[in-house]
Amino acid sequence: MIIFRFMSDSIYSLRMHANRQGSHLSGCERLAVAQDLERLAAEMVGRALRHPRGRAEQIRLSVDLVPTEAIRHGRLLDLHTLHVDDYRQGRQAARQLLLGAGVQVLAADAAIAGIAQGAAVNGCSMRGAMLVDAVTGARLEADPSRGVRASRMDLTPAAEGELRRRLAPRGLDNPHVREALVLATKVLSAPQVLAELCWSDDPDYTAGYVATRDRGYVRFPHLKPLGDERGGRAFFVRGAGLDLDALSGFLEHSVLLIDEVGEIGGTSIWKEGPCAN
Ligand code: PML
Ligand code: MG
Repeated sequence: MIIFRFMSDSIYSLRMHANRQGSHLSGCERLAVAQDLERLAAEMVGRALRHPRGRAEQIRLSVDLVPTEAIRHGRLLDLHTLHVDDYRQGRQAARQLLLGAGVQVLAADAAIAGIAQGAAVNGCSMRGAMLVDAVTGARLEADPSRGVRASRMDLTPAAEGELRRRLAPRGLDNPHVREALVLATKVLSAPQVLAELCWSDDPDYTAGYVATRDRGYVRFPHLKPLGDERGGRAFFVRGAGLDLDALSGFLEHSVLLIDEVGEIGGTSIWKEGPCAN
């Protein structure tokens, strides 16, 4: 959490990336003032050493001062949960939401299958996300084993407190939800992105989500079977005329500090409906 002691406090981007057996294990992003960097860095190292998929063998920390004029402010996506009975139904529901956002069947199915197989070329987790052409389903990222990583985003202390207060009564105040909601908000702030699909690669966490501009962040408690280590992210983009370098640069380097919390809704039951495509 950033503690703004003085208006003149400089803000740093703090990023952690950990590997195990040559593959991605864990990553984490924060924006922080100098006084908080050591504590947050220690927390990140602890997280990589105590990861449910095993202990990190390599941990990289990066700290970069962020020019104040580079910081954009924004509002979190609204969140609600769609109850599904199991991961098969979850994937069907996620697919339906993607089609409703303008993603074509071919692209939605390719991304779901890609994440289910382990998104990286070696079948392991990817550090970043797949960039998927929403019409053709083609993978667009320059390095398909790394993907594109959304980075340099966080909540202000006030927004983080407010978010935690609103998530807690719904049993959702955990780092998976908070961090994924912040990440999806940054990803959907890129006009070229139509939707994001994600489910966790942690074996003990089966939930995932589809984020779109119209529906916000829609969670599904099950998008994979318990114990499965395969998970990841797909960002669906309008491929025609896309400036890939500009989009990757925006997702990885632009700085978003979220100072307003969206609606935190309850759970509704998913019902199969007509698809838009
Ligand atoms: C992750 O932590 O790896 C992604 C978690 C996505 C789902 C978070 C949720 O809304 O429960
Ligand atoms: Mg994970």
